[in-house]
Amino acid sequence: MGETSSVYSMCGMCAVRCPIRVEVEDGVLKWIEGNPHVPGIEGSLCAKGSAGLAFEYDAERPQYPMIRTGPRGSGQWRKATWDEALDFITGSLKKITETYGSKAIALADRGGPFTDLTKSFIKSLGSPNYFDHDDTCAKNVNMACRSVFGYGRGDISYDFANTSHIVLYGRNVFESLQVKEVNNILDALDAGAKMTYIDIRATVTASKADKFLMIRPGTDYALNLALIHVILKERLYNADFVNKWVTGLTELEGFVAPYTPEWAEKETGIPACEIAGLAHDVGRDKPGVIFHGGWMLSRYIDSFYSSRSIYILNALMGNIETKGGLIIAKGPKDAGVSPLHSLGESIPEVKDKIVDAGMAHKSLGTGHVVNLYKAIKTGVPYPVKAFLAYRYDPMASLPDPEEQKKVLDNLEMLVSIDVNYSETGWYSDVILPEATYLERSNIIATQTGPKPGFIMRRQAVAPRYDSKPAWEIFTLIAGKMGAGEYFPYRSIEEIWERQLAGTGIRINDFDAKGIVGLAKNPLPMDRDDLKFKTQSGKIEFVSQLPAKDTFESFAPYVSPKKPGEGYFRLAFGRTAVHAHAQSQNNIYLHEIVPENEIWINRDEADKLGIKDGDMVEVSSDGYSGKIKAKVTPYIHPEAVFMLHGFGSEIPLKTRSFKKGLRDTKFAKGLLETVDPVGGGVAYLECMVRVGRIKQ
Ligand SMILES: Nc1nc2c(c(=O)[nH]1)N[C@H]1C(S)=C(S)[C@@H](COP(=O)(O)OP(=O)(O)OC[C@H]3O[C@@H](n4cnc5c(=O)[nH]c(N)nc54)[C@H](O)[C@@H]3O)O[C@H]1N2
Ligand SMILES: Nc1nc2c(c(=O)[nH]1)N[C@H]1C(S)=C(S)[C@@H](COP(=O)(O)OP(=O)(O)OC[C@H]3O[C@@H](n4cnc5c(=O)[nH]c(N)nc54)[C@H](O)[C@@H]3O)O[C@H]1N2
Ligand code: SF4
Ligand SMILES: [Mo]
Repeated sequence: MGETSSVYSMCGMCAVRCPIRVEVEDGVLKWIEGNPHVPGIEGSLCAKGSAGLAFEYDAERPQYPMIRTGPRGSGQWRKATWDEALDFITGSLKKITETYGSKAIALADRGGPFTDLTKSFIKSLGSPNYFDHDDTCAKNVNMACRSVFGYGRGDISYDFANTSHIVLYGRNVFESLQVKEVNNILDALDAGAKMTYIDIRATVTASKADKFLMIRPGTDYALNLALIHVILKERLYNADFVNKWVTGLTELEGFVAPYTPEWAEKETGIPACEIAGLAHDVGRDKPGVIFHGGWMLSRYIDSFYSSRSIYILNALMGNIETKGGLIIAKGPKDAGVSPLHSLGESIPEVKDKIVDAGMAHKSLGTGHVVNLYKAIKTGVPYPVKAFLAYRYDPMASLPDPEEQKKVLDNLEMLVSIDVNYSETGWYSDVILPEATYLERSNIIATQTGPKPGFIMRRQAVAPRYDSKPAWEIFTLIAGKMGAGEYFPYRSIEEIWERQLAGTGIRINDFDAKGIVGLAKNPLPMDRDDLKFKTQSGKIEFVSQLPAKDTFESFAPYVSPKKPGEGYFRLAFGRTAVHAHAQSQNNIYLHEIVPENEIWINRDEADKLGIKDGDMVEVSSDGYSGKIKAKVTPYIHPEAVFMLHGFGSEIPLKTRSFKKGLRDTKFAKGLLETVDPVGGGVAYLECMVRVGRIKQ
């Protein structure tokens, strides 16, 4: 037998980053499982996580730096050495800096717990232009949560283990999954918790719910206004908690007065008695009730307000820092431990303002990638000429890739740093291959939550190709740009030492479990001394922000557009076996779900003469494609649905190339269509025509 080792690390097959244990024999990966030491994980992994083995040993990924030789997107490349590729990039960045200043360089990434590296890197170049992907994900939810509690959505966790009732709005927990959350929810259901699931279609989660309510697309705000109406009118809320911690209850009461369950029935299609029934149930089950903030309400034009109404419902339950409710995340300081040092600490502050400083809603922050696109397109307020996309694929994740190409053509340098051939990579000037999550270590990350901790992703195997870890790529670029003094690192250990200085924790403390817990037990806040990060320190139903910064606290409901004859709202979502647009070419995952199909309501399909399994044509504003129809009664007649992430246009990904359709291609003209308050992209404001293909 050869030499076997066991490495604790973090999965990288999707952005959840579950803790894992990896077994390696003679340098070859043999086994990946969930980290057995982590409660809620205890060995479990999802299908994508297990398919990490296939990902690692797949040759259909970038193997060396590549420099474009033909026009953008032509697929003509030449192999380059790292030195050559980095000189090519930094040569251009220097020219751009001389002409436009360093602020003309932007970096966007997928966000998450390792962003101290990328934020510090862009700061070292003297640019304020760091962006993350959140406009396309949870931005409206995040803003809504902040508007009520002062905390972002990531600062709030859910105590599923002790809950009595979980209410989910298109939060498809059993398919769009996070392993720990799935296990905790299954345990809660076994222990007798109820689950109410609201979606425009019946998903796997619907099949496990006590009650599934099919809702008309885009009308969840109407449902919530009616729920709040009943809860206030019948005094079903937690009065002690609300009186103590909430500002603006009277105003809310006045606002929801017209929004009765009977009114909401007409909007949502959900019977008034069901709406009143849900209000009664949660009124009885409180405070251990969780209205999950989710994501799906985040993708309509009024998502800020519908998401806000979810957080208002939570507050009315009085479920904050209570068993079975919402728990405010605790960090190292709460456990009496110094936080990790930032790599950017000693880098001078950047004087220039982020490019969307004047475009974004002041109270709710800047850093909207959609605004970065606007600036690249117009040069206003100043030109942005270089875009580094690290672990980010906007051409697959933002609407309308054809429109995006026109915008990105204003750039002098577009770089993709990825482990796959991404759609953005395919259109860029240089592709830099990062070593995979199994081949590299990352900077240490902080885990906030009821029990804070530090977690490490640690290299398990040697890189198979000529790739490098992110920390090294950014260190090399900073060095070539003359910012080496701010990125002096020669090894990941040097970075870890720097991060851990003063925390009392050493690198080898991670050896035993991969995670260092900072508290033995959860660290609850005193319910009599809660702290909210709002202006008033309370839960703000009526915002107390200064008038110049504020937004309307209560927005009247506006009924969503009904699609015209033969048209449908295009909804999308995930399968448990794929992550966004990045896993469709994985040999195992491709075998399980090789392409997407379009769900269409049975009665609507009958009208159009479409039968289950027929190929149909889907079109929108000059773009059309063919896809197989799944005819079902389990989707609302106003919508059709397809899985996100298919229809790859990259021939080097031979398994997924041109399999299925790409949802983003139908989102014509939606690149600048955002929720006016939250700023999140309104993907669901997309209508498509579906028709039979005439034989
Ligand atoms: N139409 C439509 N659009 C959507 C969505 C949808 O459902 N429908 N979903 C939205 C949502 S919720 C999100 S979060 C976004 C997600 O879309 P993005 O924010 O673009 O993120 P991902 O697709 O997760 O990953 C981006 C890139 O990171 C690469 N990557 C993965 N692991 C690594 C790594 O270890 N290192 C490096 N360097 N790169 C890596 C992947 O190969 C991929 O190319 O898309 C959004 N856009
Ligand atoms: N397997 C897997 N898991 C993932 C990911 C992945 O790529 N793959 N991505 C992760 C990421 S980044 C995210 S953001 C989350 C997303 O997690 P979710 O938001 O839970 O997932 P989605 O599948 O995007 O969409 C959920 C549902 O919203 C429904 N929906 C559409 N319109 C409406 C509406 O108007 N009202 C209601 N109530 N429902 C509606 C859709 O029919 C769909 O079933 O998943 C995470 N988990
Ligand atoms: S949910 Fe699955 S793919 Fe995502 S990090 Fe966890 S195990 Fe990996
Ligand atoms: Mo997301």
